[in-house]
Amino acid sequence: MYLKTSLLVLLIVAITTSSTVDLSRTKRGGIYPYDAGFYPTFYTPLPPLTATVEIRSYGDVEGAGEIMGRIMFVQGAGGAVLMSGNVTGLSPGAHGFHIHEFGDTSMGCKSMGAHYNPGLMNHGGPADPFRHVGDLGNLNAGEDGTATIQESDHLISLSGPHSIIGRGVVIHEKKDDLGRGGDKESIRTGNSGGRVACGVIALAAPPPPYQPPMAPANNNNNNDAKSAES
Ligand SMILES: [Cu+2]
Ligand SMILES: [Zn+2]
Repeated sequence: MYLKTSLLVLLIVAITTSSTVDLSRTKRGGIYPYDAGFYPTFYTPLPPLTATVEIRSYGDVEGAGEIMGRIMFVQGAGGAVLMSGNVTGLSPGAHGFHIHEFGDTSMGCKSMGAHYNPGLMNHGGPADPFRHVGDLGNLNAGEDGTATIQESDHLISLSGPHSIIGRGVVIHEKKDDLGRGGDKESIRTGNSGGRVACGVIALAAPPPPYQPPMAPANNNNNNDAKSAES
């Protein structure tokens, strides 16, 4: 009898203890008294990452003139980086356009080092599967010397291991042959020549949230007031 009772007590204690252990495990999440595994984590969507670069000439190439510009980089949840902006003062035609490894202008654009190439690849064009991360192809300047940039790239990033933040944008004297020149220099730099302008990529404030276009304001009251005045 005594043994049976003590066994029963032991059993009850065992059950209670195990359920207590179980409960404490499910309370581990802290905020929610539920097992975290069953409930999704709620979070607010992050604003897109935004960066900006102010392009200017540093006199690396003699007679290149004054080149100026600004390019914005925006990266949303999809991962692709959208680039938009313009550069003025270029000679008409194509100019190699790259991200270089350093955001250093202490000795002009030449302090920016080589093409940003964390994967140790050969030089290529932006659409190539194997390329330097920094290979963005060419900017095409019109007769007025202005190049408008409106494109996106899948390999550069504003965070993580391919981040271009703090690195340099370099615009070259000549056209980038995208690694198809057939010589040694082509698979290194694309034969794009001197560095006519450059700038350091810096983080920028996120763009304002999208606002749907507003309906035209109702100015009837104002008109009434005006007509009453006149
Ligand atoms: Cu370059
Ligand atoms: Zn390259």
